[in-house]
Amino acid sequence: MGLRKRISAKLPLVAACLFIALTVTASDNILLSPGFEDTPSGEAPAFPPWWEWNDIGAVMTGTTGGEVSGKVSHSGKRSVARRVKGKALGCYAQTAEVVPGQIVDAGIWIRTSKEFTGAEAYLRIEFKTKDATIIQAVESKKISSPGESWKLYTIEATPVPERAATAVFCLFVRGKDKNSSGTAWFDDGYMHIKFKGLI
Ligand SMILES: [Ca+2]
Repeated sequence: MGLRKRISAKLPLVAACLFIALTVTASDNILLSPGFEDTPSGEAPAFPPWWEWNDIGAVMTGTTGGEVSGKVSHSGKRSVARRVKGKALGCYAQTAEVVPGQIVDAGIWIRTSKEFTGAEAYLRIEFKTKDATIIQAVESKKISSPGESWKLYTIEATPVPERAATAVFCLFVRGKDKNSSGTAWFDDGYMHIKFKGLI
């Protein structure tokens, strides 16, 4: 009898802790400046804390580049634009620390220009070891049509693989061949990292 009383007395406390954990994990967006409105210091526009790279090596013969756009946005005043011309790959990215056993949910709003041809834009999560070796990459659906209006592209409930130390949130635009061209805009990204059982 006494044991049952002690257990029942603890249940509300357990329930309260679980509720707090659920509330925190469900709402945390770990991306910094996810809408490209501000830098951490409040200045705008600027890429940091986003980093970018262009793949224009021997295989990739085209060009890619972009900027924070003050003319196009899903919300707020700005988005980030990525242009591609020819066979090339461009990316904006942010990196988060993870541990195996966690679950990753991510998404980003994307739209394309009227001349978006032979190209595709998408979200990609790369899981890497401590020495930056890619273990696994997961990609959202890809947008390849010209003149597409804003639409949310997601990667849902992806388990962090064994040996992973980081998850890289990447916004990709890829030109498939020499005739590819166009611009994609990204805005309002999110990445939630939760532990299993706390979804
Ligand atoms: Ca925005």
